[in-house]
Amino acid sequence: MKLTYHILGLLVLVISDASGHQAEDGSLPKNCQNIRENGFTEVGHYVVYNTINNTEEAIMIYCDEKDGMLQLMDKEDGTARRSAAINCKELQDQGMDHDVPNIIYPFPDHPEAPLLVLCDQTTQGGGWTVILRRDDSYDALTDFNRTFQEYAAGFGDVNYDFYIGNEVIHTLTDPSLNELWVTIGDTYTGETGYAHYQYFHVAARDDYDLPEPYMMGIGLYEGTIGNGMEYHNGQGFSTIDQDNDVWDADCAAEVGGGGGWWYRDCGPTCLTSPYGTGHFSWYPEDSYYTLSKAQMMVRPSSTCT
Ligand SMILES: *[C@@H]1O[C@H](CO)[C@@H](O)[C@H](O)[C@H]1NC(C)=O
Ligand SMILES: *[C@@H]1O[C@H](CO)[C@@H](O)[C@H](O)[C@H]1NC(C)=O
Ligand SMILES: [Ca+2]
Repeated sequence: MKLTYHILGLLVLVISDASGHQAEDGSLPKNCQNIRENGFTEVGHYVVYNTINNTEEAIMIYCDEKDGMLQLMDKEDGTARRSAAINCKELQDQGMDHDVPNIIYPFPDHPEAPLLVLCDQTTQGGGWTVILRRDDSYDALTDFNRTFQEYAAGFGDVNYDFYIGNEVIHTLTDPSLNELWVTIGDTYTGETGYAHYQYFHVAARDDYDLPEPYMMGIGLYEGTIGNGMEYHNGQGFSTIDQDNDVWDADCAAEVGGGGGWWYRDCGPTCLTSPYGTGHFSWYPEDSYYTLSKAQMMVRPSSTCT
């Protein structure tokens, strides 16, 4: 798929350099017009360079197709501008309603710090920021056997399987009431379904009022796969190197195959365990285990009930 190829090219570009979008004379693109002149005509995100205080600063912009030519979505004069969106809902409100990896600025203490995220702008009206994705059909699978610090920071690739990180999940779910949407796919039955929680919150790592880091609160379930998170409600986050579960031994190491989770004793559901094991499970009624796919995503609640 052409679009996918373009996004992959972009990700390489972000971490390496801009040679892929450079003009033949070596000049760096400054706006969507330059991007188009350089032969890139796909709608999507591009890195451009603006001269700020005599240095070229790389920033990412979104080029859309309007009147037969690419131009900036958010400004008519072709000047690149940062989107100030703190989540995928705000991106959607700004008209950036594509599911492709997007840049958000979710950290209130570091408003200039960008984060590349995956959005779902279609399910139930869209506006969802994806916080976890697993899919065993990818060629290169991400290892989810990780330390507490890695689960805090996030890991993986937004184009494949990834965990966005507990710091971001806390930041996304803290300021307002947020909802959670979970989808799973079962390896053997091929069955898929969803769980929708109108309330989902992950507390801070160090909250003096709470005994455990990243304590998770969840409620108001409806869906087709059962309430697999209920047992984990009110639990802190545990990993192979930080045991906050109530079991004598260590759930992440002994039961979860190295995946970090809001284990209790240890619990029926874990969406970070290795593929191909019965621990990668959504398990409300002994029904869904050995999953092949899972996704979790959050958005600010639109309803006050
Ligand atoms: C520009 O660079 C100078 C010297 O490095 C620095 O003192 C100044 O604060 C910079 N201005 C901005 C707006 O970044
Ligand atoms: C997880 O990784 C650690 C080392 O990083 C290793 O010792 C351990 O065996 C792994 N656990 C599983 C279940 O694979
Ligand atoms: Ca324990």
